[in-house]
Amino acid sequence: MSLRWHILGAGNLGSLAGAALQRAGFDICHTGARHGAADASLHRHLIYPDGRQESCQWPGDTTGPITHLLIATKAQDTATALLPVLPRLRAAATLVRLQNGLGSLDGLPLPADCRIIEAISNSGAWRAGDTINVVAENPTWMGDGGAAALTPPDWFDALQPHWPALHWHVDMRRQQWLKLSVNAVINPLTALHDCPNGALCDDPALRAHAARLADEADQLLARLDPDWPNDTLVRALHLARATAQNTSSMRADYRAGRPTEIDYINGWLLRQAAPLALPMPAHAAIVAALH
Ligand code: KPL
Repeated sequence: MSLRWHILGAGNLGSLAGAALQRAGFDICHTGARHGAADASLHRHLIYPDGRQESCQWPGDTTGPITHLLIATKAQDTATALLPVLPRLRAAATLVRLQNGLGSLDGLPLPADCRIIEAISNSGAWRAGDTINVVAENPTWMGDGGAAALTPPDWFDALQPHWPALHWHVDMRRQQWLKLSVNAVINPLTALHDCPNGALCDDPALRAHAARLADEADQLLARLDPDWPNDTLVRALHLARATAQNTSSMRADYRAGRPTEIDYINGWLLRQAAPLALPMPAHAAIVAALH
């Protein structure tokens, strides 16, 4: 029997990941749908930048044992979605956390023997109903969440050919900070100004605001990591250009009146800055504005 993956959170990236896992031959089901009956099957229609289309139909499973779980909910929804699922985890289960924000698993009673794999993706996609419009398939990194630099699990080798630009990384903390720093610039600005990512490159006022956010993030992260590259603005503008037509996940949430990931992105930076007494006025202001 093929290995079964449960997907918690089949939004943009959860659906992209689910489609790749399915292409790799794994058995997929979702657990805990946000809308409709949680055990009803879920349909996703993916449209890729080159015009390719793919349809997926994943059965719901709300009771069966779980050995491999992809957590792709928004960071702020993680505890509510994950806590009911924990009793179903089998010994030594694998949890892959594919989210933008940091800190969403902190304090949750996860089994001590589970393997937590952190995943981050720079792909851009937006959802209209069951359709996922993939604007850009950019690199995705996975690696162990703990300090140990472990080798990739067997399923990773089977998955890699089916997930464009999927890489295994031993230093996920650095990768996560690189990703978080650009999300802390692109996401709140595009939400607040209701614009696509590319506007950050084209609008001088937005670009200047982006520069202030990037500079504060660099000052903090350089205090936490002496080898920090101090290039957040360059990376943020590069990613904004690479996903120019995309609606960022925070803009989509803000527009829809849903809670955003701000507390797990810019809020995470503010929590790191507090013990250092490092002022971050641009981040504090944008967090307040989005609340
Ligand atoms: O991570 C993203 C997001 O929207 O959350 C990017 C890569 C910026 C794509 O919009």
